[in-house]
Amino acid sequence: QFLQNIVADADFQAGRATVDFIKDHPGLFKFETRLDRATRLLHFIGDVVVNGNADVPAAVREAPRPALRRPRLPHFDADAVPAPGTKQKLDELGPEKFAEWLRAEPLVHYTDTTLRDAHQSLLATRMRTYDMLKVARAYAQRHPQTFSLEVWGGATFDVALRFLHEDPWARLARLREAVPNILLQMLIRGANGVGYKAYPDNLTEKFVQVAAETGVDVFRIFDSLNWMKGMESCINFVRKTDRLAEAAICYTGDIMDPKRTKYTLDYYLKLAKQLEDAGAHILCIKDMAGLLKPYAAGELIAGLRDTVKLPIHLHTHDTSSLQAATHLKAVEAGVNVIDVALGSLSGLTSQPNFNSAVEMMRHTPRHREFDQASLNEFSNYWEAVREHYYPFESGLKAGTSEVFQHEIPGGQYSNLRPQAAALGLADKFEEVKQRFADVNQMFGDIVKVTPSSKIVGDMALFMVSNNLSPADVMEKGETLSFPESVRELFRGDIGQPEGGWPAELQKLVLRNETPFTDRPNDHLEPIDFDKEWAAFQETHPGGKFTHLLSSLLYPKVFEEYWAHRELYGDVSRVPTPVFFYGLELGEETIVEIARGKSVLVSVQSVGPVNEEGTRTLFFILNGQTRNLEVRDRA
Ligand code: 3PY
Ligand code: ZN
Repeated sequence: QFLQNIVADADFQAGRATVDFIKDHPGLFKFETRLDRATRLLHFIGDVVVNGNADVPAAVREAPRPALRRPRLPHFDADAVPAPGTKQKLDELGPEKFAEWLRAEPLVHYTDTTLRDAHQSLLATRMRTYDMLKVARAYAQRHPQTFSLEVWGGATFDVALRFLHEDPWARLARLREAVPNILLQMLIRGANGVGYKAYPDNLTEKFVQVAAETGVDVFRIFDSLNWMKGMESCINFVRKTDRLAEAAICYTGDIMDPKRTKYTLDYYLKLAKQLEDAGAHILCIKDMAGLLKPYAAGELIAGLRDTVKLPIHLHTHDTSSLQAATHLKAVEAGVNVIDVALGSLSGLTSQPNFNSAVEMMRHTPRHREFDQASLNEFSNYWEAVREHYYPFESGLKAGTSEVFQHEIPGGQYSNLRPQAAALGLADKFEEVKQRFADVNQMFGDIVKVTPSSKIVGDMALFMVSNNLSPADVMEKGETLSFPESVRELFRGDIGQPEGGWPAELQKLVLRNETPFTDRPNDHLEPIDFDKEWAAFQETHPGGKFTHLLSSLLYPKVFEEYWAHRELYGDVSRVPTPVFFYGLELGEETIVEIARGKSVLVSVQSVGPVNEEGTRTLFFILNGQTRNLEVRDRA
């Protein structure tokens, strides 16, 4: 390696190697310790065996692992080409004509959210690419008539990097390859991209362009305050690709309640018209908390069909367990597409049940045929897979009409409880929910969806931790140090709400700081991509442009991901039980470390901790014994 370093040195190559060459070039002693794929994999497995996966709560790590079922894969023919579907339709028609076609479709269409929102809302977004790829091709072959698969965006982007140590772009590319016939859909938070704050416009534009090239066909664009200025530019960025801009209106309140005068039918219809004028191809009603009750859905969808010429897509969460009825009224009123999740990952804070929705429609004029036995096979697969993620279950056991009071989004619910627990407030969750509702009123009854919902949650946790009532906050506001995210909200960092911010509270939070009312993105320097890319390649040899995009969105999270990858390789290929819980002694696992290249691994013994704080592990890798030193961090 030393000689290789000398030969590779630029000065040496240029003939500038003098007597002091070695002394002047300390880098020559930096030996590249990159190990081969299989060894890095053993290091990863060894680390989980010795230390556990840090993402799994300690109490679960220490308890005996329950028996985990092996998921049964739906059968498919790996060589068969899936029948053409909506993807080919979009490629053939282009977005405008496609939207016209969709609007006129007599039969109801389904978006399957299993691979994005369902697990974001039930399992804290932890679903791994490994489990998705096992069935993606089979799904494409068996259910080519599905409108779209929601597979990307929202919280999946940062959770993939942060907790699963996998590359979200690689997930998208691999799913695209497996599913060449069905539209792939993502959720993008307008000017906040897949983050929690405003990003420079040219970064969002580049992100959209590369996402379209990598495989996204439908961009569902929303703003967490329903602020048009937060969505317009993103709609335009999508329109510059040949993919679909689906603009979403977040639904909050209750249009049927005469006492709630802020978010009325008229409010939604006006916004819909503005989004149509801004160039949306599809209009989505995004009911992130599941507040759209059945009769309200009937009125809203009928009103939208009359107001805009766009096809209408409905997204809801079944937190109250009422939302199949909402789907029914929406279908009767002419909705074009409804969002559903495969049975075993549906219901509660997730989407309503796909399999059952198909049965609801059977023998009616708008029924679209799906092979129910096959849908059930996929549902059974996910039921067994779901068991592998048991530490991440939200704990909600039944539908709750409480959601109509607290209005907590489905995707947030499964996170708020552990967040509360981390602050020592596990037994005060009732109070947290109540405060969430109070904070909403204090903030002026705002739309609550990422990131605004996260900030309402931060404030609710702050109040419960400090034993503050809404009246206390107003009285003692001058002496309180509000959470940073609350300051950012009132400063205008994520945009402007309908009707503006409540002035008195804004003053208490901001003190002497002046809020802005224009686009937060206008205050940000554009990214110099040429410069950033050149610098990135220096510091991240072998990095791709998509890695640079990840690092611009989440610098710190990306560096941690990169370091993990350098050490352990591509861990997205490790089977999920091994990834989270390691291997029992003598247990075998097969890992496909690269396409078509699999290894068989087992751990035979784990030695005691030695003076250096490491343990010796004996592995069998493809029949050969290997031993490795693994640090014990306990
Ligand atoms: C997200 O932004 O992640 C959401 O799912 C909002 O509902
Ligand atoms: Zn959702």
